[in-house]
Amino acid sequence: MGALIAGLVAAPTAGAAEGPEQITNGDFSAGTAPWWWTANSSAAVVDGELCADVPAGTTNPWDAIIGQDGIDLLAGEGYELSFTAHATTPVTIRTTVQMAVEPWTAEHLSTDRITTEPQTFSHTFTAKADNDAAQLGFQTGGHAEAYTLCLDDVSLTGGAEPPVYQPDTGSPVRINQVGYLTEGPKSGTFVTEAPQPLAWTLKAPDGSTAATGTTKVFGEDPTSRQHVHTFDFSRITKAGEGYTVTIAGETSEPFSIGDDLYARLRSDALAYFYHNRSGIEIDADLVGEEYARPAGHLNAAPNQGDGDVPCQPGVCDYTLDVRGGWYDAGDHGKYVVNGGISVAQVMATYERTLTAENADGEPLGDGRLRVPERGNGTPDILDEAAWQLDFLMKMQVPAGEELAGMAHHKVHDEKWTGLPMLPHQDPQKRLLHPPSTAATLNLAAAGAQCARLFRQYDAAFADRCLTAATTAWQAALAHPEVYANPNDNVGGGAYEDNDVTDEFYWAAAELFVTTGQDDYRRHVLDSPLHGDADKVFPRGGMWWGGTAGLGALSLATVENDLTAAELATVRSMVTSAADRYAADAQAAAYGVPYAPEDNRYVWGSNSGVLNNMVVLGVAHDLTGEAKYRDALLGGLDYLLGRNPLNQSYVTGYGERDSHNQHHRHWAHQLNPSLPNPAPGSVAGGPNVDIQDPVAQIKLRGCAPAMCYIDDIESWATNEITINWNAPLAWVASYVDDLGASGAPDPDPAACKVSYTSDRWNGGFTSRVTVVNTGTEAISPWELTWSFADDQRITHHWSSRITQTGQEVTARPASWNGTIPPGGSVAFGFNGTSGGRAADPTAFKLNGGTCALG
Ligand code: 9MR
Repeated sequence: MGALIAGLVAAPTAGAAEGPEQITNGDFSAGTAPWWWTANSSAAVVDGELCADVPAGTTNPWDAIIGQDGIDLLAGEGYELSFTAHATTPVTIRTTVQMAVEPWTAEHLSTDRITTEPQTFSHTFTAKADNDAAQLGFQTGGHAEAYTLCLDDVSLTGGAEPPVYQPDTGSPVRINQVGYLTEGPKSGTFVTEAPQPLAWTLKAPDGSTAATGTTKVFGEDPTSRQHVHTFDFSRITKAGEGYTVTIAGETSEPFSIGDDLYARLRSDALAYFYHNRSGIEIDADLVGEEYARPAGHLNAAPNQGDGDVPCQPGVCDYTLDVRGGWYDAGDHGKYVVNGGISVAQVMATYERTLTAENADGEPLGDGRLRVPERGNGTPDILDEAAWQLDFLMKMQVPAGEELAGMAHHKVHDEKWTGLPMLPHQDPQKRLLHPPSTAATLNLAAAGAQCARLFRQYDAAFADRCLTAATTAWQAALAHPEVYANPNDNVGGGAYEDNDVTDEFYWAAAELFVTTGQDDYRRHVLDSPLHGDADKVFPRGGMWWGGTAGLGALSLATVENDLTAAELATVRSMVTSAADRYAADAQAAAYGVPYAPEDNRYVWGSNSGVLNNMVVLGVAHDLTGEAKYRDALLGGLDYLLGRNPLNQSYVTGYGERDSHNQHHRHWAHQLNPSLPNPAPGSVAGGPNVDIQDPVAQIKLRGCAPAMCYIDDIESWATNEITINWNAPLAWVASYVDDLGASGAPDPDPAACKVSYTSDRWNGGFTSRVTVVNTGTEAISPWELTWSFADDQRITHHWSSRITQTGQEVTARPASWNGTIPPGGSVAFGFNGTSGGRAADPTAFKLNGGTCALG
């Protein structure tokens, strides 16, 4: 039945009805924010309305209130207030638009008789005073009996358009605020209306001019709607901290040039997973006091716990022990769809170190990461993955039940909880949601990858993974179209996915790589996705709902039984997608390898950037082509500050980092005694759909790459999740491996350097021998190093030596230009030094690292 119209409409006020809307989220379609209510009334969105349980026995109307703040009123302007309401018993409430602070002067006050039938109320008033922070309040107290009041379609029109939010974007000179690899590409973007190229100056850490050049006029950037220039200083390869770029009197944030800028990011990005483990105490010895916390969702009150979780009514009649795993994001949900892709990418970070020539497994190994299992003989990164894999397997429907072998889509709270809330404080009931084909295939794929990676460390676990995976695969074949309900989004996200062709491809690929069995291979080859690079690697990136690319990357990199021709098909999907991402990066004002159709930066756009970087990294591993590496590094620059907001999206990295991401217990912004997100947490990033009320208030009309705000309540632009941090870990690992050279090193064993010195007061003599330990002649050769101290070479023999600052290059004399396999060249020099003249320990021969020994 439709709502009745009630309330008196006063004499019409000019323009009121047509004026701009001043209420945010008045239809509650975006949840409850920014609405608030007094602590004695709990409120939630029920069937699209906001319903509050008002307690019995309060004295004054204002003893219980539902309200919204921050309303902009202009003196002399007419306003129309309207809303629909009903209650479980007829009650009279007071509706006010007033000052939000003493003396609470009201611009509008009405008493509204609410009945059990929905009625629409409408009031007009003219504001007497300017107030840019007025309050709309429904004062519901003063009643002997308890009742429930439901509100909908709350609207206040009139006045002026709400002010346009102007983000503080700092300097218009945009660079990677962490820094650039010594030998890698180095470019930035300058926001300016200037139609002509401008001079740029790179200032060295000591303030001296390190380089100059001119910008290139790019023109209008569609992602920011700004006119911009770009600039490039790739040729500068002198390491240092505190460089800046100045253009037209504007100076960038400081940044480094160096070899070892991303080791900490690799470890921090992975620590994210330990921090967000469910069912285990987070240990201060591993993460520091600030981040330590009790275990969440074990069966200790007020938690109802994950030890014995029933299904939603009517879904099943068993309970499951689903303790463990990782919390998905800012919420305490644990989802198999999304949990699967996340653990797969953590495993892929490790697996790359087994397959890519220049990847180093050591920093991911036993005793290297923040996990409590360190020292158990298994690489730490696999220990972290095991925590989640164990949970995924617990979500499988037990044998003997109707959908045996399928995986429950998710487990989470019955209702949404508020922020802040530590996991062990969550009082909500936990429920299992129906199994889905997508979840089942996530389990099949991740389980298959688990089986091959854990084999050598824990054969029993590998067996358990493989059994879970093959059982899941069979169950998915038997139930290929069981989809999650898109409206099942109370207390947790829906993660609905009505196309599982990609999950079938991914799972078949992983099972084939692990087992070599022909039926999996047939599924891969018969899939409509096989060979379709555009579908397997969409322009906007792989994501939790589009996982085929994960399977393709495994097939392309991990040894398997595809024929050479079949493998070529897979690899060409990877390289043609990477070509497209590289071209997108080339064409982008901010160098980012992400160009979704119509510039639709979506929810979690930063993970689209990261996943395209993963594909570029694999293409680079496969081919060695620098353009892929450069485009990947362009993505890193974008994420760390070279972007329209001058924002580093990774907590703890860069001068202007995101640190108020939406998270229930890293909620410093709401409660100063809680920490900010741990370093290495990547924000979801710009999202043109701005589904949350904070974004809707502040970001109205935003340009695509600027639809972001570092506010804890902006869950649509500023959440953090396992599936976004997983590709960050992959990328950080790749970039750290890339290290000094900015390019893969030639075989590091192909040469050795010995370096000895005799020192005396004020001077030294050094002798250098370079041995070719490889099987091919090196000709010509060029050895470079840098002095740590103030050495100056004054005289040299048996090679031509040049020195610029601390950088030294030695080239052959006329007779020793070739070093045969097993042969060597020796040369020496004298120099002066006022200090300790420490011998250099790092050398490069023809650009590749040469071991000292
Ligand atoms: O990452 C998800 C994004 O692709 C969806 O558009 C969005 C709305 O359904 O949900 C995102 O996932 C959220 C999930 O539903 C609940 N936990 C937090 C996730 C990240 O915001």
